[in-house]
Amino acid sequence: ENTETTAETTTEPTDTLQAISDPLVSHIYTADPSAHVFNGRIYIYPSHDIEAGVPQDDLGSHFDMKDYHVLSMDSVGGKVTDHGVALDIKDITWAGRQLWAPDAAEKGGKYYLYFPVKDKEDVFKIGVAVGDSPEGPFKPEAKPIEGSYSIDPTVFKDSDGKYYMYFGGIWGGQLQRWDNGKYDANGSKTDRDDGGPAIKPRVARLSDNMLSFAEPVKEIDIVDEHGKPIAGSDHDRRFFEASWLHKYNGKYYFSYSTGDTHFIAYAIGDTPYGPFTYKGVILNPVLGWTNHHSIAEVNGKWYLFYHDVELSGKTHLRNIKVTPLTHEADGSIKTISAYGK
Ligand code: FUB
Repeated sequence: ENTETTAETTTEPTDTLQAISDPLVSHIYTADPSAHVFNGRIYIYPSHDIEAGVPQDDLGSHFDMKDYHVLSMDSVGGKVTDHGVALDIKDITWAGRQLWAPDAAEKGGKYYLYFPVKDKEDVFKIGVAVGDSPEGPFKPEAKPIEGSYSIDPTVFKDSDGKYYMYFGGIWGGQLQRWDNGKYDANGSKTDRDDGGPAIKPRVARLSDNMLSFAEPVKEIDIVDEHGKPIAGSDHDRRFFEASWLHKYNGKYYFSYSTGDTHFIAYAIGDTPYGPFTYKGVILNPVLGWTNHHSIAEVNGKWYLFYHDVELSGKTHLRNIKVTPLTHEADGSIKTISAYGK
């Protein structure tokens, strides 16, 4: 039973471009905003940060979230509606702790919420919950998606109607434990600083029913301008977490966080599977340790949704924001500095 919702709350509209870099809501802490336009309305699927009292560590234990709220607005800068609790951890039978960054997709009038959570053995897996409307509530499947692991799922619908899930995150996101798709709790180092290639993000096409992978999980190559894989020691450019995929002028843009160097970086490819060639930085570091974003086209204009910790000053109590994003004529993306520097 996951129909428990709180009353809808709203914040006042913000009507200038400057004002849209204010937090979108301040009555709850929100992070990792995955934005989509469904039925002509903007829906945002964020993490719901709370003060759980868990001490901060390198594994992100202080991010101990327990539910999701869906937010929506009819335009960028418009009134934001909080639709209340869309999914509660207590309704996910296999879940242990830590509901991290989610995403959502629509197919055939059904809505699918994809979420990472640790199972009862403290291993991150990816789950899916189904709803009849974009704001939920969402009913979780009884088990995680078979073959899924790690964190930060995002689902991209290609122009041909196929859906792909991108996922993974190192360090606390546990991707380093999944070499060759096999779990090894003590497996490898949390990073690859030995001169070899970085740990790679993952992709799998989704089945027609949106509830499982249609194919074995594949690794994604991110390469430099010479076609050489980005090295694990290259912390300014290597993949850490927060995958997102958007398509622009027929090219596939894979964007991600570099984690401990705090950039949102991007790489461009010709297919949903890559390889993706590193191109640069979309968003410079923001206030707080994490940097996590999404990119959406709304009425012909492109926007970056992101977060920082302006409201709390604490890395685990974040607030989501939105700002325009520019694709230059050569296909590159103009780097955004959230504070104008
Ligand atoms: O919100 C928890 C985690 O922090 C996310 O899953 C990561 O991407 C980082 O933003």
